[in-house]
Amino acid sequence: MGKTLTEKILQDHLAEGTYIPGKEIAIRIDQTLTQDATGTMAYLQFESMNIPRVRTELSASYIDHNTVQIGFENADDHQYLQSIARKYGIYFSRTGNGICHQVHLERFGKPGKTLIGSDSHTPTGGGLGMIAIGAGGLDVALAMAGEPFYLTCPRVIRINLEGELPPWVSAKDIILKVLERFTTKGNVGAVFEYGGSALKHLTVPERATITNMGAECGVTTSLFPSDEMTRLFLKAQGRENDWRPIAADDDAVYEKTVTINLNELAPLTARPHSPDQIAAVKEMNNMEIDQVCLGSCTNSSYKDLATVAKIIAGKTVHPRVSFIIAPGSRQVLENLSRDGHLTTLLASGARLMENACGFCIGNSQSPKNAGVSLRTSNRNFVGRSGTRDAQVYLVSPETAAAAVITGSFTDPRELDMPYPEAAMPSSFHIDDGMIIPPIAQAEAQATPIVRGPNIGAPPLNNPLPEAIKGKVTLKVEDKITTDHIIPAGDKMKYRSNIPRYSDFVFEPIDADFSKRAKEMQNKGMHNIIVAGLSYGQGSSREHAAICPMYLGVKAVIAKSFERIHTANLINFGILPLTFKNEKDYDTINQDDDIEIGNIRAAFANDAPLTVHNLTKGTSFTVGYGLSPRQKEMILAGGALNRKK
Ligand code: MIC
Ligand code: SF4
Repeated sequence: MGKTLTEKILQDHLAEGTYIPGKEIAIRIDQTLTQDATGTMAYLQFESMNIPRVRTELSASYIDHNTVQIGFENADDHQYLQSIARKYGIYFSRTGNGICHQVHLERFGKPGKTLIGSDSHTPTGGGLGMIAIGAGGLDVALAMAGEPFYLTCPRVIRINLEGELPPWVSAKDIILKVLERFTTKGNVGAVFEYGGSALKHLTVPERATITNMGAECGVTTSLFPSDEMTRLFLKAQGRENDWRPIAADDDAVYEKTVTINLNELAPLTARPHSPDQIAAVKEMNNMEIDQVCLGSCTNSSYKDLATVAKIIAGKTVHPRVSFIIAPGSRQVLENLSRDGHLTTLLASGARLMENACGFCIGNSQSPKNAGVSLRTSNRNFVGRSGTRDAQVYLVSPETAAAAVITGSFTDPRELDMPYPEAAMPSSFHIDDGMIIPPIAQAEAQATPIVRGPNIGAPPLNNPLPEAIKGKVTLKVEDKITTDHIIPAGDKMKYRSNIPRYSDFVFEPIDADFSKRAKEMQNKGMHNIIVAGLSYGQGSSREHAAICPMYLGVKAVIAKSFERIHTANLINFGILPLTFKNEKDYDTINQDDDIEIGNIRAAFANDAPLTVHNLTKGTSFTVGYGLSPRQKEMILAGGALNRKK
């Protein structure tokens, strides 16, 4: 029986376990990446492991999220990260060099390698034929220390792309179609592997748009084979030597195969407030819009911006619209500038932002109240833009460009012009001047680590008590994202200050949560969260586990969990429990008194746990599906305790 590409790369890196879908395996990690908003905590954890230098083939640290720098905190974090990179042998991509995923694709990603990153969009690297997985910062720290990365051996779903994209329809529309088909729920433990006759037309940046937003489906990762297109991209990056062809066997067996005929695709959008609320752009009935944001790690490649420049050339941004552009990297910006596209964009009235996450993470360019914003990014969760009642629609660069001109939602095929597709250059102008490479270990070791006052030690948890006794401090519904659990935007500057950041836990849902949780803690009681399906979607931020841990949350009982968040909960000693019978969700309310006892005995026998609802006088069972390693971690109060 032939092998999938996923199996080939994973088998090649297998460190523990057997390749059986659904079972826990561990893999060797070749490369890691971090960004500043998750990186500070990851490196604080790495420091506590007392390893003299990273043990990966390549580790890179990027500054791209907190670049607005209101107050001293972010700049302090950046300086800390720079000193860490120098001391431990890590490539340091300086502020202004671009978004981690775009830069990593351009300069470091390699077919056939493994990469984990402390950011949920790390699967962008799958566009180059590598297994690239998003993880919590602690897992990335462990990988830098040479430890393997644990994951559930995935089930592999094949997505065949056939035909060719019609004019005005692009890679974003493909992934929106995939999201319509698979939604943001129920894909945990799967990998999307792409194939089909259309691949010969899809460049690496287009493939990366698709693998990037696979994160929204909740899959472990998405990947494309490494083929002639991959070679051309690496050649254009001056890295042809990094190319090697790698593909699935022709007779590989998949859990399921889905085919998308690109000829039949039309421009699509994801409506508020979830990336799977898909509609045709035509159905939006030319609704008036207020803002267009072009950028983010999904759609900020040279081709994306050059295409938009060609569409709006000679026209002026519609008076109703504020048009924001944020190139994905300094390389993209410089190449746009050399080729004249930047001038075209600016002449039309585009507002140029830094090559960084910027608007995507809600720390700038919030729309007006109840404003309609069209964005080429990947997430449109409530409030993520920084404006609670904004209506954010996710679109392709082509649909974004059409709206810039007309001031309304417009199917770009209705523009009175031929499709001016911009090609990917056969060779990019390359300048790595803003990447500081590692230096020799002897010199590196003498580097003093710079720590500003905002940087605190990562908090540790206590070992799990024999019984969890407390209250349901919060009951929430389906599809709670990590943006709900711990918001980013202007609060993100407290990422290195857990006591302060913890004041904002669940703030978008219930601003009193933190206060109530602390009151329970002061009474020596535990906090328990009850949730619906797909708890912990979205960002990989481990703060969605660390801050609740800091507030004394001991368990989350949900109908189902998302992958990265589950790993983060376990890493920080919070018990993720699933209802054996989903109907029990309806019997339990906020403020109910709860007791979950005999945890160690149940763990020893792999038996379900019983939740006693003391308020209602009822009880029900919950499962946990933890591996022996994960049970140890939970009992020890988290991965750092276990390692110590
Ligand atoms: C995001 O897109 O939500 C982020 C901000 O990049 C996060 C990481 C973070 O919260 O720092 C992610 O996707 O993991
Ligand atoms: Fe940055 Fe947005 Fe990409 Fe997250 S999704 S890495 S915030 S650009």
